[in-house]
Amino acid sequence: MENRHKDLGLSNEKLLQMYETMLLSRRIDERMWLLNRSGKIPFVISCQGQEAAQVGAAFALDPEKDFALPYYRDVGVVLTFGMTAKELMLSGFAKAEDPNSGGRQMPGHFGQKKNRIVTGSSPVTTQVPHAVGLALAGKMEGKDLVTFVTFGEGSSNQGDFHEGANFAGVHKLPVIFMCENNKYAISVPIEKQLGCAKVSDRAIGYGMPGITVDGNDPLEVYKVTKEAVDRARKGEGPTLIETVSYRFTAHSSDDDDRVYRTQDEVTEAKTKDSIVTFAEYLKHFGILTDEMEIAMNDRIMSIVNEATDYAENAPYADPESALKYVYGEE
Ligand SMILES: Cc1ncc(C[n+]2csc(CCOP(=O)(O)OP(=O)(O)O)c2C)c(N)n1
Ligand SMILES: [Mg+2]
Repeated sequence: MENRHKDLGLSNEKLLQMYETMLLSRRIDERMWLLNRSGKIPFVISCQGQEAAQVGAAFALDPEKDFALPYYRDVGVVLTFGMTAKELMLSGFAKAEDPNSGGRQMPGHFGQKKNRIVTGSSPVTTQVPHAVGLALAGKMEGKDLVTFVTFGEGSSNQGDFHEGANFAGVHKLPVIFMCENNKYAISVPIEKQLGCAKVSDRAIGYGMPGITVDGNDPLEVYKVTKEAVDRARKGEGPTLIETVSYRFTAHSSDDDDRVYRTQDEVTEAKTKDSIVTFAEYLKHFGILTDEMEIAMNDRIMSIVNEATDYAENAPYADPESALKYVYGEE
């Protein structure tokens, strides 16, 4: 096995933190499905299969300075930026204490001011022009900030992506556009989505570098994102990164993927599951041991259990507060 972390400047501790964040994302997501199927929470939209891309990229940013404009699957991004398992569960249960929206929005609509996670909207890709505008404001005010925006490959066909990418290219703004290509947009497979071979091919049209990487390899994603962050901080402008992985679950808890893809295809994709392959990698280099892995999983399961119990027992928002933040108040 080739050493891919040697030149990345990541300590063993950081590599383990990366893996732990990926595993926590997976375990939260798995719990959400159980809660959904037992009728306790209304909706799940999964990160499963995309944890390596999300965590690998987010680790290359500075959560003290930079802003994340995530999309609905980005559990790994928001956890890295400081959102907690408990907060994600509060959102799943739509409770008053949910920091994203006080239980008003569907899960996956992340937003948390203190952690520099910018709230998004349900129409896909609206976060892209927001990220570009925020980067422009940062540049005009002379601030050292990078905006990191993610979206699916289906969403890269929306006008918002093209307009935002062009503006960022013209004005050399510090934006990292990351397309999490999971090969489906609900039931539409990748070959029916794009006229070009790769999403990253679009970058040249907007005057920025475009890179496609293995989205199952957190180190490769970290590396290209770090380079993009360095370029952005030096005033050299935006980058488009495409991470290729696979959506392991149905589109959401309201979708039945058996009607448009084969189980064999899903099983085949799962042989590249980063939760398995990154653990193998860390073990190969003696960074993770079987004992450490068991302890890590136990620690994560107690976090997920506590978060579930807390959120399940937390109060709902007062019905009287439904119009708060909708109309101005005296
Ligand atoms: C503008 C807009 N059109 C359609 C939808 C419905 N919709 C929600 S998610 C989705 C698929 C997006 O696919 P992709 O961008 O590949 O992201 P993925 O879900 O695969 O991560 C669609 C069509 C929407 N939310 N907004
Ligand atoms: Mg997709």
